[in-house]
Amino acid sequence: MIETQISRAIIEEYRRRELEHLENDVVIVGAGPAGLAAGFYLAQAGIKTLILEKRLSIGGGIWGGAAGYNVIVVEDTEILDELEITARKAKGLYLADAVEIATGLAYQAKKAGAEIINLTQVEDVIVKSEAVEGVVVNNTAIMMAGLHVDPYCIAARCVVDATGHAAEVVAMLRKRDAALFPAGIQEGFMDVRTSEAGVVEKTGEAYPGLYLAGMSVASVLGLPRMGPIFGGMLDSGKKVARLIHERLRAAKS
Ligand code: 48F
Repeated sequence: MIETQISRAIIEEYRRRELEHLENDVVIVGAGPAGLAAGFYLAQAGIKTLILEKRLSIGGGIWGGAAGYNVIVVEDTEILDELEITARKAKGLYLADAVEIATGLAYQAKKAGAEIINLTQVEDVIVKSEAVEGVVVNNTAIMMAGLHVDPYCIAARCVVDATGHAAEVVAMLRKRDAALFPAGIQEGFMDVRTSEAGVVEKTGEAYPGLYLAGMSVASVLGLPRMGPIFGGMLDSGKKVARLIHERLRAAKS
């Protein structure tokens, strides 16, 4: 009957995607601006990439712009141009629509070949020989309900913590050994210029196999808050993709 035919189609397709991505070159935790930009550039370079998002919707902090005004401000349009997202110049800055950025980033990342799985929360990391080798995941609804249900695991040669202010993946390592990240997870007072530049400059590997991108960089390294400006998030995502690409290419040769 058509009803079960539809159900079968959904279940089989979802399982196919999940099984295809049990082993990956890169797992990106968080589908905010940094994670989606990283996913786009990694996939574009032919790297097998899975983005895991705990919420139902992708986009992280993009949707609400500032205080719910869904306008996104960036300083230049290089990445928006590459993503084919429209921007309007206004007094030395560029303005874009939050809905267009969130959907455009996700669309381009998917089109480039990245897989995005939502409603899936990374609850732990797999560490072997002192290097991150994968993530431990569960269904978000199960996590929210606090049910006693075991997770499953996904392997990756590199993991990116793109979970935003909370730097959730780093927090998972820190829970085991606080000395790994002695400064804690805390941003300083707001200072847009210092933070934007700092986040991009410091984007990189924080622990063997674990990279930081986006606001997690600021939280883990104690940089200032940056408020509602998003160019640094996109640049950080692009940079982490380049660093991982170089690493994987070097490992091949
Ligand atoms: O918070 P988020 O947008 O992080 P980002 O890409 O960008 C930060 C800006 O939005 C803004 C800012 C700069 O202007 O200050 O806040 O660094 O996106 C993080 C995403 O990660 C998801 C979360 O739901 C969000 O969509 N996430 C967080 N923890 C987990 C997770 C987890 N444990 N598993 C899966 N997804």
